[in-house]
Amino acid sequence: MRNRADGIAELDALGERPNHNLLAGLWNGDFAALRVSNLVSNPACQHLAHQLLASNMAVDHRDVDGLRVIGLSHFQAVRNTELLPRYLDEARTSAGMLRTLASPFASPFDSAVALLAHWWPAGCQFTTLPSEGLLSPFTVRIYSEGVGIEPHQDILSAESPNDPAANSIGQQFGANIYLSMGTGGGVLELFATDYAATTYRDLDDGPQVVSRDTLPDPSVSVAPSIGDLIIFPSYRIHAVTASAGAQPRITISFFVGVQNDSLPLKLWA
Ligand SMILES: O=C(O)CCC(=O)C(=O)O
Repeated sequence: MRNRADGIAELDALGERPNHNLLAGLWNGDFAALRVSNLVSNPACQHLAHQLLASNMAVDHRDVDGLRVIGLSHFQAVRNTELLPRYLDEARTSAGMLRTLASPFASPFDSAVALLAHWWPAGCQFTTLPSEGLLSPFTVRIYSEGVGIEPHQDILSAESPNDPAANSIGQQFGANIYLSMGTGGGVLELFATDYAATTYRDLDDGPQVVSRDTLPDPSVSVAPSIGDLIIFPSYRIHAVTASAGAQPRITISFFVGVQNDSLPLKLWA
Protein backbone atom coordinates (compact mmCIF):
# COMPACT_ATOMS: atom_id res chain seq x y z
CA MET A 1 0.00 0.00 0.00
CA ARG A 2 1.17 3.54 -0.75
CA ASN A 3 0.02 6.36 1.56
CA ARG A 4 0.16 9.53 -0.52
CA ALA A 5 0.90 12.96 0.89
CA ASP A 6 -2.54 14.15 -0.29
CA GLY A 7 -4.33 11.82 2.14
CA ILE A 8 -5.21 9.00 -0.22
CA ALA A 9 -4.02 5.44 0.47
CA GLU A 10 -3.47 3.54 -2.77
CA LEU A 11 -3.96 -0.21 -3.17
CA ASP A 12 -3.99 -2.38 -6.26
CA ALA A 13 -6.67 -5.07 -6.56
CA LEU A 14 -4.15 -7.08 -8.60
CA GLY A 15 -1.65 -6.96 -5.73
CA GLU A 16 -1.49 -8.46 -2.28
CA ARG A 17 -4.35 -8.97 0.19
CA PRO A 18 -5.16 -5.68 1.97
CA ASN A 19 -4.32 -5.51 5.68
CA HIS A 20 -7.47 -5.63 7.84
CA ASN A 21 -6.26 -2.61 9.86
CA LEU A 22 -6.81 -0.35 6.86
CA LEU A 23 -10.43 0.42 7.74
CA ALA A 24 -9.39 1.42 11.28
CA GLY A 25 -6.71 3.67 9.78
CA LEU A 26 -9.31 5.23 7.51
CA TRP A 27 -11.74 5.79 10.36
CA ASN A 28 -9.04 7.27 12.60
CA GLY A 29 -7.96 9.70 9.91
CA ASP A 30 -4.50 8.24 9.15
CA PHE A 31 -5.64 8.82 5.57
CA ALA A 32 -8.88 10.28 4.21
CA ALA A 33 -9.74 7.84 1.45
CA LEU A 34 -8.64 4.47 0.23
CA ARG A 35 -8.44 3.83 -3.49
CA VAL A 36 -8.35 0.25 -4.77
CA SER A 37 -7.34 0.52 -8.40
CA ASN A 38 -7.91 -2.17 -11.04
CA LEU A 39 -10.88 -3.75 -9.27
CA VAL A 40 -12.69 -3.85 -12.63
CA SER A 41 -11.11 -3.92 -16.09
CA ASN A 42 -11.85 -1.16 -18.60
CA PRO A 43 -13.68 -3.48 -21.04
CA ALA A 44 -15.88 -4.78 -18.20
CA CYS A 45 -16.72 -1.21 -17.10
CA GLN A 46 -17.50 -0.12 -20.66
CA HIS A 47 -19.71 -3.13 -21.27
CA LEU A 48 -21.69 -2.72 -18.05
CA ALA A 49 -22.04 1.06 -18.45
CA HIS A 50 -23.46 0.49 -21.91
CA GLN A 51 -25.85 -2.21 -20.69
CA LEU A 52 -27.07 -0.07 -17.79
CA LEU A 53 -27.81 2.89 -20.06
CA ALA A 54 -29.50 0.67 -22.66
CA SER A 55 -31.67 -1.02 -20.00
CA ASN A 56 -33.81 2.11 -19.53
CA MET A 57 -34.18 1.12 -15.87
CA ALA A 58 -32.92 4.42 -14.45
CA VAL A 59 -35.33 6.66 -12.52
CA ASP A 60 -34.88 10.18 -11.15
CA HIS A 61 -33.41 10.57 -7.68
CA ARG A 62 -36.00 12.52 -5.71
CA ASP A 63 -33.55 14.71 -3.80
CA VAL A 64 -30.73 15.37 -6.27
CA ASP A 65 -31.75 17.18 -9.43
CA GLY A 66 -30.57 15.47 -12.61
CA LEU A 67 -29.23 12.37 -10.85
CA ARG A 68 -30.66 9.09 -12.21
CA VAL A 69 -30.49 5.84 -10.26
CA ILE A 70 -31.01 2.14 -10.81
CA GLY A 71 -31.97 0.66 -7.46
CA LEU A 72 -33.23 2.91 -4.68
CA SER A 73 -31.14 3.73 -1.64
CA HIS A 74 -32.23 3.31 1.98
CA PHE A 75 -32.10 7.10 2.35
CA GLN A 76 -34.65 7.51 -0.46
CA ALA A 77 -36.89 4.75 0.93
CA VAL A 78 -37.06 6.21 4.43
CA ARG A 79 -37.50 9.76 3.11
CA ASN A 80 -40.57 8.54 1.27
CA THR A 81 -41.99 5.40 2.84
CA GLU A 82 -44.20 4.78 -0.22
CA LEU A 83 -40.96 3.65 -1.87
CA LEU A 84 -40.12 1.14 0.88
CA PRO A 85 -41.84 -1.93 -0.73
CA ARG A 86 -40.00 -1.27 -3.99
CA TYR A 87 -36.70 -0.81 -2.15
CA LEU A 88 -37.16 -4.11 -0.27
CA ASP A 89 -38.09 -5.87 -3.50
CA GLU A 90 -34.93 -4.57 -5.19
CA ALA A 91 -32.93 -5.81 -2.18
CA ARG A 92 -33.68 -9.36 -3.34
CA THR A 93 -33.19 -8.87 -7.07
CA SER A 94 -30.58 -6.18 -7.79
CA ALA A 95 -27.41 -8.30 -7.36
CA GLY A 96 -28.74 -10.82 -9.89
CA MET A 97 -29.84 -8.02 -12.24
CA LEU A 98 -26.33 -6.53 -12.22
CA ARG A 99 -24.73 -9.97 -12.76
CA THR A 100 -26.98 -10.46 -15.79
CA LEU A 101 -26.12 -7.08 -17.30
CA ALA A 102 -22.39 -7.51 -16.59
CA SER A 103 -22.21 -10.94 -18.25
CA PRO A 104 -19.94 -12.28 -19.75
CA PHE A 105 -17.81 -10.24 -17.30
CA ALA A 106 -18.14 -10.68 -13.53
CA SER A 107 -20.39 -8.24 -11.69
CA PRO A 108 -18.15 -5.46 -10.28
CA PHE A 109 -20.23 -5.54 -7.10
CA ASP A 110 -19.46 -9.26 -6.64
CA SER A 111 -15.76 -8.43 -7.14
CA ALA A 112 -15.97 -5.78 -4.41
CA VAL A 113 -17.71 -8.19 -2.01
CA ALA A 114 -15.02 -10.82 -2.67
CA LEU A 115 -12.28 -8.26 -2.02
CA LEU A 116 -13.88 -7.15 1.27
CA ALA A 117 -14.45 -10.76 2.39
CA HIS A 118 -10.78 -11.52 1.72
CA TRP A 119 -9.71 -8.35 3.49
CA TRP A 120 -11.79 -8.52 6.69
CA PRO A 121 -11.09 -11.60 8.88
CA ALA A 122 -14.77 -12.09 9.81
CA GLY A 123 -15.90 -11.65 6.18
CA CYS A 124 -18.87 -9.57 5.12
CA GLN A 125 -22.61 -9.96 4.84
CA PHE A 126 -25.68 -8.07 3.69
CA THR A 127 -27.55 -5.97 6.23
CA THR A 128 -30.93 -6.82 7.73
CA LEU A 129 -32.60 -4.28 10.01
CA PRO A 130 -35.06 -5.96 12.42
CA SER A 131 -37.52 -3.09 11.94
CA GLU A 132 -37.35 -3.04 8.11
CA GLY A 133 -35.92 -6.25 6.64
CA LEU A 134 -33.09 -7.00 4.22
CA LEU A 135 -31.57 -3.78 2.87
CA SER A 136 -30.60 -3.33 -0.76
CA PRO A 137 -26.92 -4.09 -1.50
CA PHE A 138 -26.11 -1.17 -3.83
CA THR A 139 -27.50 1.61 -5.98
CA VAL A 140 -26.27 2.59 -9.44
CA ARG A 141 -25.95 6.36 -9.95
CA ILE A 142 -25.88 8.03 -13.35
CA TYR A 143 -24.65 11.64 -13.37
CA SER A 144 -25.16 13.46 -16.64
CA GLU A 145 -23.33 16.65 -17.59
CA GLY A 146 -23.56 19.31 -14.87
CA VAL A 147 -24.78 16.91 -12.17
CA GLY A 148 -23.01 16.50 -8.83
CA ILE A 149 -23.98 15.97 -5.18
CA GLU A 150 -23.96 18.74 -2.56
CA PRO A 151 -22.02 18.33 0.71
CA HIS A 152 -23.71 15.88 3.10
CA GLN A 153 -23.12 12.99 5.49
CA ASP A 154 -24.51 9.45 5.33
CA ILE A 155 -25.33 7.88 8.72
CA LEU A 156 -27.58 4.80 8.88
CA SER A 157 -28.52 5.34 12.54
CA ALA A 158 -29.89 8.79 11.62
CA GLU A 159 -32.02 7.23 8.85
CA SER A 160 -33.43 4.51 11.15
CA PRO A 161 -32.86 5.95 14.66
CA ASN A 162 -35.05 3.40 16.44
CA ASP A 163 -33.48 0.31 14.93
CA PRO A 164 -30.99 -1.56 17.17
CA ALA A 165 -28.99 -2.99 14.24
CA ALA A 166 -28.68 0.45 12.61
CA ASN A 167 -27.45 1.82 15.94
CA SER A 168 -24.89 -0.97 16.30
CA ILE A 169 -22.95 0.23 13.23
CA GLY A 170 -20.20 2.30 14.86
CA GLN A 171 -18.23 3.11 11.70
CA GLN A 172 -19.81 3.70 8.30
CA PHE A 173 -17.88 4.00 5.05
CA GLY A 174 -19.09 5.06 1.61
CA ALA A 175 -17.83 2.73 -1.14
CA ASN A 176 -18.10 3.51 -4.84
CA ILE A 177 -17.04 1.61 -7.95
CA TYR A 178 -16.51 3.87 -10.98
CA LEU A 179 -17.75 2.42 -14.28
CA SER A 180 -17.65 5.59 -16.37
CA MET A 181 -16.38 9.15 -15.91
CA GLY A 182 -17.09 12.37 -17.79
CA THR A 183 -14.29 14.33 -19.43
CA GLY A 184 -13.89 16.46 -16.29
CA GLY A 185 -15.35 17.14 -12.84
CA GLY A 186 -16.93 14.28 -10.93
CA VAL A 187 -14.36 14.76 -8.17
CA LEU A 188 -15.11 13.34 -4.71
CA GLU A 189 -14.50 16.07 -2.14
CA LEU A 190 -13.98 15.38 1.56
CA PHE A 191 -14.30 18.14 4.14
CA ALA A 192 -12.64 18.20 7.56
CA THR A 193 -15.37 17.04 9.97
CA ASP A 194 -15.25 16.06 13.60
CA TYR A 195 -17.51 12.95 13.68
CA ALA A 196 -18.38 13.52 17.34
CA ALA A 197 -19.62 17.03 16.57
CA THR A 198 -22.10 16.00 13.90
CA THR A 199 -25.61 17.19 14.58
CA TYR A 200 -27.10 14.74 12.09
CA ARG A 201 -28.79 12.25 14.41
CA ASP A 202 -32.27 11.90 12.97
CA LEU A 203 -33.33 12.37 9.36
CA ASP A 204 -36.63 13.82 10.56
CA ASP A 205 -34.77 16.79 12.07
CA GLY A 206 -34.39 18.49 8.70
CA PRO A 207 -32.46 18.74 5.45
CA GLN A 208 -29.05 17.15 5.45
CA VAL A 209 -27.33 19.13 2.72
CA VAL A 210 -24.62 21.39 4.19
CA SER A 211 -24.18 24.72 2.42
CA ARG A 212 -20.74 25.19 0.89
CA ASP A 213 -20.83 28.75 2.30
CA THR A 214 -20.52 27.30 5.81
CA LEU A 215 -17.67 24.94 4.93
CA PRO A 216 -13.95 25.45 4.49
CA ASP A 217 -12.40 24.30 1.20
CA PRO A 218 -12.40 20.51 0.93
CA SER A 219 -9.35 19.06 2.64
CA VAL A 220 -9.05 16.16 0.18
CA SER A 221 -10.19 15.83 -3.45
CA VAL A 222 -10.14 12.47 -5.17
CA ALA A 223 -10.41 12.20 -8.96
CA PRO A 224 -11.64 8.64 -9.57
CA SER A 225 -10.41 6.53 -12.47
CA ILE A 226 -12.53 3.96 -14.26
CA GLY A 227 -12.36 0.58 -12.49
CA ASP A 228 -11.48 2.07 -9.05
CA LEU A 229 -13.18 1.22 -5.77
CA ILE A 230 -12.91 4.25 -3.47
CA ILE A 231 -13.80 4.02 0.23
CA PHE A 232 -14.09 6.89 2.73
CA PRO A 233 -15.81 7.50 6.10
CA SER A 234 -19.33 8.59 5.17
CA TYR A 235 -19.73 10.45 8.50
CA ARG A 236 -17.29 12.90 7.03
CA ILE A 237 -19.00 15.68 5.02
CA HIS A 238 -18.50 14.80 1.35
CA ALA A 239 -19.63 16.04 -2.05
CA VAL A 240 -19.25 15.26 -5.75
CA THR A 241 -18.43 18.12 -8.15
CA ALA A 242 -20.48 18.50 -11.32
CA SER A 243 -19.59 16.04 -14.04
CA ALA A 244 -18.44 17.53 -17.37
CA GLY A 245 -18.83 16.22 -20.90
CA ALA A 246 -21.39 14.12 -22.71
CA GLN A 247 -20.19 10.82 -21.25
CA PRO A 248 -22.09 10.18 -17.98
CA ARG A 249 -20.36 9.46 -14.68
CA ILE A 250 -21.66 6.04 -13.54
CA THR A 251 -21.02 4.49 -10.15
CA ILE A 252 -22.09 1.45 -8.15
CA SER A 253 -22.50 2.90 -4.70
CA PHE A 254 -22.88 1.15 -1.33
CA PHE A 255 -21.98 1.41 2.34
CA VAL A 256 -19.70 -0.71 4.48
CA GLY A 257 -20.43 -0.81 8.23
CA VAL A 258 -18.21 -1.98 11.08
CA GLN A 259 -19.71 -3.16 14.39
CA ASN A 260 -16.50 -4.62 15.81
CA ASP A 261 -13.44 -6.55 14.64
CA SER A 262 -14.93 -9.97 15.28
CA LEU A 263 -18.19 -9.42 13.36
CA PRO A 264 -18.62 -9.45 9.58
CA LEU A 265 -18.64 -6.14 7.71
CA LYS A 266 -22.20 -5.10 6.88
CA LEU A 267 -23.05 -3.96 3.35
CA TRP A 268 -26.09 -1.98 2.19
CA ALA A 269 -27.15 0.99 0.10
O1 LIG B 1 -19.57 9.09 -6.26
C1 LIG B 1 -18.76 9.40 -5.42
O2 LIG B 1 -17.58 9.67 -5.71
C2 LIG B 1 -19.17 9.46 -3.96
C3 LIG B 1 -20.65 9.64 -3.80
C4 LIG B 1 -21.15 9.24 -2.47
O3 LIG B 1 -20.80 8.21 -1.96
C5 LIG B 1 -22.10 10.09 -1.82
O4 LIG B 1 -22.32 11.19 -2.27
O5 LIG B 1 -22.67 9.69 -0.78
